Amino acid sequence: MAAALTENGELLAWLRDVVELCKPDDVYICDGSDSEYRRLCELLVKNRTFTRLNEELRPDCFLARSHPSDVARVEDRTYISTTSQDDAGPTNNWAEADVMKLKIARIFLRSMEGRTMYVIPFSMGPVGSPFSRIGIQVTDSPYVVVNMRIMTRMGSDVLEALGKEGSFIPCLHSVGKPLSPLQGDVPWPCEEDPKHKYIVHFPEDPSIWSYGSGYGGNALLGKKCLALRIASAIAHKEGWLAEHMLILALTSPEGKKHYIAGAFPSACGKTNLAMMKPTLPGWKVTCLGDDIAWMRFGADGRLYAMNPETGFFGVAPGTSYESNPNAMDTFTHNSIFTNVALTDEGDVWWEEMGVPAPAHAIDWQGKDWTPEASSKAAHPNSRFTAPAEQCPAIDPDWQNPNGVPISAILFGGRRPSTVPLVNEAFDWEHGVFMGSAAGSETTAAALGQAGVLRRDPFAMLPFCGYNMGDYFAHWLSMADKTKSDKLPRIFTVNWFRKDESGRWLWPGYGENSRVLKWIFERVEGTGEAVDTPIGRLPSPEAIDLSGSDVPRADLERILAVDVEAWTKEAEAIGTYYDTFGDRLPSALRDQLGALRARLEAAG
Ligand code: SAT
Ligand code: MN
Repeated sequence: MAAALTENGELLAWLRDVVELCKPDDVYICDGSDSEYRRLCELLVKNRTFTRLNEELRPDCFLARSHPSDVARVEDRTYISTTSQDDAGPTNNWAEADVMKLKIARIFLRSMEGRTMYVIPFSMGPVGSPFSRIGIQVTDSPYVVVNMRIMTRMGSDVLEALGKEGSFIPCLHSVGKPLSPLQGDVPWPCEEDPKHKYIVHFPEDPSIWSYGSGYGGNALLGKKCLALRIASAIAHKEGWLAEHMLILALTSPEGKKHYIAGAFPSACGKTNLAMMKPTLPGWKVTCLGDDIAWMRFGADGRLYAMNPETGFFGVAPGTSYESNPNAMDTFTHNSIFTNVALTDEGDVWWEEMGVPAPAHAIDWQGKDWTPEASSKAAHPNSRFTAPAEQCPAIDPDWQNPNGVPISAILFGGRRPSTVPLVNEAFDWEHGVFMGSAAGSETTAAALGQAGVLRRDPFAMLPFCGYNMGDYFAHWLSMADKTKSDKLPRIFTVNWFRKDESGRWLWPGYGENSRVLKWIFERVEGTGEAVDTPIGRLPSPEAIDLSGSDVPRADLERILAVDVEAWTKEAEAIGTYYDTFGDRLPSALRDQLGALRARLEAAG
């Protein structure tokens, strides 16, 4: 079957096994060509998965509506499956690897009957780079194929790079809806019962088995499954980092450039920050990635970051010409929209798009919608899939296989109180402490209640493929790999402070350039900072407010350290740390002790 396209023995054997297990009607090996993409889009239109958008308003764009049970990542159905539970750690769902292998194989039995099985050879990172990883995703979803074409480098080049002997990460995916011969298909086939979805990772193989969902990170297996969960476990062994981080370049009015990486949980504004249009005159942001960074030390001792993806899978609601003009100009063509609303003109719409609500639309569930409706037109986790190369702010080095040298790392999240606008770590170890203690209110990006504060260390809680305690130790060990002055500076940022009445205290978006400017100055050694019990903060004068209408009192408030609130925060961090038992590095306990002592001295 695939002999003409690959002579990789391991791949052929695996494909034979998968066909035997899943019993598809047909097998198709993707070549990654433009014509193949167009053909599959047409097929998706015919299957009613896709609606073609108005060719004049949004050329080569499509809308998909998912099944209402299949709208986000399913964290409680996501497993790290290892021999010993200790290797998955307390933050992951665990199942014993051998037991899970038997179970999942039974679940996949005959799962593709009546469907075509697509084989997607893909590379995370530039094809052929020693830092890239090849995956082969097998899927029965053509929707997944066309999304993978935007999000990854995929097709014949990858098979060529794999060659006869190369190794790959097998990624098996089924929507879990086999078709009997006389059964008609539905627009969004999936396993409708969330309890029967399985997103399973075997880091010891490594391999990935995903069953029952066609949505986002559950189904586009190059992304969270390979490039974060599996890659983080590989990186742990090999001495590098696979992180849930955006990568941006910040250029000053004088033309000096620094690269910054930033970890924020899903739906906390990574895409907006990564391609921001600064409101501060003369400053420029260019984008290298909005979700994932693979980082390793270069020969010069600096930490280099590379984005393994080629597209953006961004949250649609809230994206507007005000919040993210560059995203708006990225998905003008060649893009896929999932679970947004369809206007009568055949264009897309969502809440806070910055254009008036249409008098009538079809909502994400395919129902008539008017502005009077009590429900939202777009699902809060509705998404656009758009090629990175179409972003007007894309950085010329975004495909550089060696990556770019990182000057600063940011940790952020949605924290309505306590955590200041920006705070610089005293040193690397203190910065790792800050990352380990990061928290955020939950969002619609994962199934479950939104708006609840949870610890989300390094924004990796749902994505770390091994014991989180070992992950903290791995981060600490980076300091041994280079000289301290070569390490990136570490900062926490928080754009999400509110006052008692729920009013935002900071405008965010392009105005965040004021904070980036201070960070840039700190890296350059010119920015003013004040030592506080929690870290180094700018005095209000150190943040450039020129041309802004942010009230000075608001700025003072979000740069103040509330010792009482921080004492409670330290307590909460201590309780969280207890969950890691003896896998928690002692250096982090010491950091917490030092924070407590500084707070006590200040209070
Ligand atoms: O669905 S994804 O996991 O790709 C998006 C996200 O949650 O970050
Ligand atoms: Mn993400």
